[in-house]
Amino acid sequence: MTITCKQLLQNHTQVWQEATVHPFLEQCKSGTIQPQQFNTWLVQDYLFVVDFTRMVGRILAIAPPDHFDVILGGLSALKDELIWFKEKAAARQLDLNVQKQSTCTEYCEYMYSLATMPYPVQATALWSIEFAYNQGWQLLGMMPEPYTEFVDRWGNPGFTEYVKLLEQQADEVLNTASDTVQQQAESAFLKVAQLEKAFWQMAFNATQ
Ligand code: HMH
Repeated sequence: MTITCKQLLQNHTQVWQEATVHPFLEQCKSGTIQPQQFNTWLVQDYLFVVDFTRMVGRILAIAPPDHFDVILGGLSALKDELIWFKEKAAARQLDLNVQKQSTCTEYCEYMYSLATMPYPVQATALWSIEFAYNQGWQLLGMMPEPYTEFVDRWGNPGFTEYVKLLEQQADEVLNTASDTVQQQAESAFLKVAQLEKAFWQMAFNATQ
């Protein structure tokens, strides 16, 4: 039996639901999220994306050459995304030179730790992380201003297609992976789901 990304989602619907549907997003949708909550998410997510970019760089370094296209496309999108985050922060007069909150630190340390794992585990984690935002930001449908561009960033058809290709690449290498590696991939999926939920909660809890 080989595990697939689709099966991971089917085996853990509840956990995945909690990773992608959160009061933070529901209150963006209803327009009741407070500036300190949204701004905390924005700054901490910028810091997250910096380390996530490094993770994708490390994945490229061990990927088979026929996976380069998709991963390089992801890195190219991250180049634009980092610039975009800085613009969003500047428009809100937010300082990006701040410390990571403990939840963000934990997530970033987990991404560093993935470097010691076999490629199929890293490919599964990469898909999980991107799919979490691809779903999270679009599951609730359109959001009011100023949140429409956030929905569009992770919900647009191009990003959705990229996440599907990440799924295909993960499935392809899971297919020939040992049982142990497949179990490690499942653990990585669950860890990402837990960290995604915690990340929303961190921003939701912000009071300043
Ligand atoms: C917390 N997860 C978090 N931030 C992001 N920007 C992504 C995933 C990207 O998909």
